[in-house]
Amino acid sequence: MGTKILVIGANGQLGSVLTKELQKKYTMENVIASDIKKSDDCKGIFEVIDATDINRIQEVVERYGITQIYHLAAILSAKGEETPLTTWDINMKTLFNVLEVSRKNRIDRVFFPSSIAVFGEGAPLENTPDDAYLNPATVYGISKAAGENWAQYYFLRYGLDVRSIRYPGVIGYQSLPGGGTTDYAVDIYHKAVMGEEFDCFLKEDATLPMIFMDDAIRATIELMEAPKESITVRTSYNIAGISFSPQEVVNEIRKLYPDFEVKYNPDFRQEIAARWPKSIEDASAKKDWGWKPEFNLKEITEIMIQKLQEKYKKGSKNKEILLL
Ligand code: AKB
Repeated sequence: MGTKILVIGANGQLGSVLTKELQKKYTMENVIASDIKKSDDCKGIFEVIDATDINRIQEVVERYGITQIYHLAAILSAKGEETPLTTWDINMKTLFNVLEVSRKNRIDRVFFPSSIAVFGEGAPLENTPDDAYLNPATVYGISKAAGENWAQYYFLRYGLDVRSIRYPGVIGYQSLPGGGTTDYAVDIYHKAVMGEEFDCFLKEDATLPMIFMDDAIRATIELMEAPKESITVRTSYNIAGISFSPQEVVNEIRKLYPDFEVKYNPDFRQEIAARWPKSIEDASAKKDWGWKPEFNLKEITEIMIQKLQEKYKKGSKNKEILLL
């Protein structure tokens, strides 16, 4: 039987781009995109799935003979703090549903995204290693730290091949993030291209680990395609892209837009960012499946600005309409 992939959370920042890449690689008919609402942007097969409903996941898995699941649906760090218990319920319930359906249907491979949000006090802020102490201070981070352990549990107990990456902030022109602490690093490029002042919710020196969308997608597919024997981390792999502060992005943007204005008004998200690593050590990903990032801040800035200029030139000033 060939590979049949189900992407849960296919309308999201990462999911929408990953789905297209998987469709290119595995063909349109072998990738089933799903999310809680239908997307007009999705070209291939789409199923509406509320991932808190295990029967609905089961139905789609059976109908298409799914062999791999990418479970990307979650409430992120900043949004999650508005309703902590609901965030916990949704993030954990959807994961348990995916793990249970995968176990019962003998799914070959499952992808579960974790995050740098699993780290907090007690972990080194610079070059944080895979096995650093996990002491998350957001409900999102707690759900990801627990999720990593559940992923490992299903592997050890049932042999389910669950693989995971701890994503840094993801920066891409293709889609918009929603509800994260690292979202500023996408928004700032939109404001620059639209000729608007940027109001930054982090401090100018709040350095965080980030990764360009193309690197993040490549890492995900490389991990999922790696031979099973080479996977030695069954909780989640650290991956490093680059690290920068808001002021460093501003400086880079000003090389192209010298009049770009920014104001710093740190809010509760600064408290979240202050507990996260500034940079990540990713020796295991490099050793086990050959991980290597390709994009630095200069390249990311040039590509973001060029691609967003092209999109905004096409007409709309409204980035929601433009990108969806
Ligand atoms: C967030 O900011 O919550 C996410 C993440 C780092 O997982 N982008």
